[in-house]
This record gives sequence, C-alpha cells and structure tokens, in this order.
Amino acid sequence: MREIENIVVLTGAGISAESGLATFRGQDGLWEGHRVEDVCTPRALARDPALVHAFYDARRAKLAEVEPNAAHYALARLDAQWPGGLLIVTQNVDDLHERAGAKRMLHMHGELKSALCAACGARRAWEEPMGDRPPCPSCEAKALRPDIVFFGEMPYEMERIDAALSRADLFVSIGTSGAVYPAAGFVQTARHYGAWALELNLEPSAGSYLFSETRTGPASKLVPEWVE
Ligand code: BV8
Repeated sequence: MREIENIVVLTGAGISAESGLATFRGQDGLWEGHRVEDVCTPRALARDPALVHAFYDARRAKLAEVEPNAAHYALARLDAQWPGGLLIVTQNVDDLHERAGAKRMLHMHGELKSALCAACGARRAWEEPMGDRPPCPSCEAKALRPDIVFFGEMPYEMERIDAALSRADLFVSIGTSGAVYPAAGFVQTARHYGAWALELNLEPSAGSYLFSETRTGPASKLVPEWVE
C-alpha cells in the first residue's frame, strides 16, 4: 500500500442502521415496505405523488427521532484531524453525518431535508411534509418534490466524486450492499488508480471481491476501530 494522503469514504444505509434508520435491502428493508418502482422513480412521482410524498415525509419526520452513532462521530473526528485530502460521499439522504460534525462531505443521492422545485429548479432547506403539495416559495408553482435522486436520474456531484477517486490512495466503503450504480462502481475506479480498498460492512456485499480487504461487523464498532 502506498503512502496514504488522500482518502475517499463511501457510506450507505448500513452506517445509519444502528441509529434506528431502516436499510433498504435487509429483511426490515424500506424497499420491502414499498417496491422501489413505487416510490423512487420520476414515473412514480408523476403517477402517484401522494404515495411518494408520504414515503419521504415519513422518513424526513423520522430524522427528528434519531441520533448519529459512533460510526458517524468517528468519521467526523477523521474529518477534523486528517491533514490530507478527505471526501465522505454518502448515498444516504439522512443528515446524521452533518449532525455528527462532518464537513468534507456530499450527498450523491440528495437529502431528505431539501426541497427541489420541478418547475423552476430552486432548491431550499425543507423540514415540512410535502404531501399537501405546497407552492414553491420562488415561483409559486405547486411543483415541489423531494430533493432526492430517483432511479434513472443522474446522481449529484459526479465530477467532484470522480476527481476525488482518481486521486485517492485509500477508498473505504461503509454499510452499503453494492447494489446501486454508479456508487457500486467506485471501488473499481479507485483501484484502477492504485488505491487500497477497504470494505467495512455487517456482512460481505455484492462487491466484496473487488476490495483489497473486507472487515465484517457493525459500523459502530468497525469504524471507530479503523479511524483510531
Ligand atoms: C443513474 C434515493 C444514469 C434516496 C436511491 C444495470 C446495471 C447497472 C446500473 C443499472 C442497471 N439498471 C439500472 C441501473 C442504474 C440504476 C441502478 O443502479 N439500479 C440497480 C438497482 C441495478 N442506478 C440509477 O438509476 C442511478 N442513476 O444510473 O443515472 C444517468 C446518466 C446520465 C443521465 C441521467 C441518468 C441513480 C441511483 C440512485 C437511486 N436512488 N435512493 C433514498 O430514497 O434513500 S438508491 C438507494 O439505494 C439509496 O440511495 C441507498 O443509499 C442506495 C444503496 O443502498 P445501500 O445504501 O447500500 O443500502 P442497502 O440496504 O442496499 O444495504 C445496506 C448495507 O448495510 C447492507 O450490505 C448491510 O449488510 C449493511 N449493514 C446493515 N446494518 C449494518 C450494516 N453495515 C454495518 N453496520 C451495520 N449496523
């Protein structure tokens, strides 16, 4: 392994599981509650906006009941102490990384606490339910939608992510099943550029074979151990 200067961390629903937020593909998975086609596609939003808003309104409301866990706080400490380059790329739409104090991070699949106007493109912090289709504060159109990247939509900040992956000496994937692209392909990109790839996950993921090293266990144990 070469000298570590630049680190990219990818997180998925598994890092927030011990905070009490459901993951997507476990037995209690969110997707089990709803077929992914039902709630996470532009067509679903056009066909049944009430269902899609109810799904995201419920998850936004749940955020008020949960706290970051030891894994989020460990990454925030890494962020504060690491003198080299660091980018935390989360697939999660919760705000637990921020609430734990992480700064050098981005949400590639959007955020529950943000609203996007499908008419004028305005984006703003949002805490309220969207189910009653409130008018956009900028253009008045009743076209607010969750600021979430649906299947078939382009994830956010892909150039910034690709640039960070091309410079990474270490790529760490935490709590993700490796089921969704392009995030599931980041390990291959990082390794193509010579990074060491470490997976920290409750169980081996679909992409475990692509990693230099896989450690299995709960994030609240593995992440602090790795950061320290
Ligand atoms: C795009 C929104 C193109 C937010 C989500 C065929 C091949 C390749 C790709 C495709 C294909 N067919 C279609 C595609 C593209 C598609 C895709 O990948 N489909 C999959 C299903 C095959 N991808 C897309 O559409 C993406 N966009 O490709 O755009 C494009 C190009 C140009 C122009 C326009 C478009 C968009 C993908 C984003 C979709 N949005 N969600 C939300 O609602 O939350 S995806 C959804 O899955 C979430 O974002 C979630 O983050 C993500 C991944 O899930 P995970 O985070 O991994 O969660 P999961 O439950 O699956 O796993 C949890 C893991 O944690 C498990 O491994 C578990 O063991 C572990 N765990 C549990 N507890 C713990 C733990 N680990 C540690 N500790 C614990 N305690």
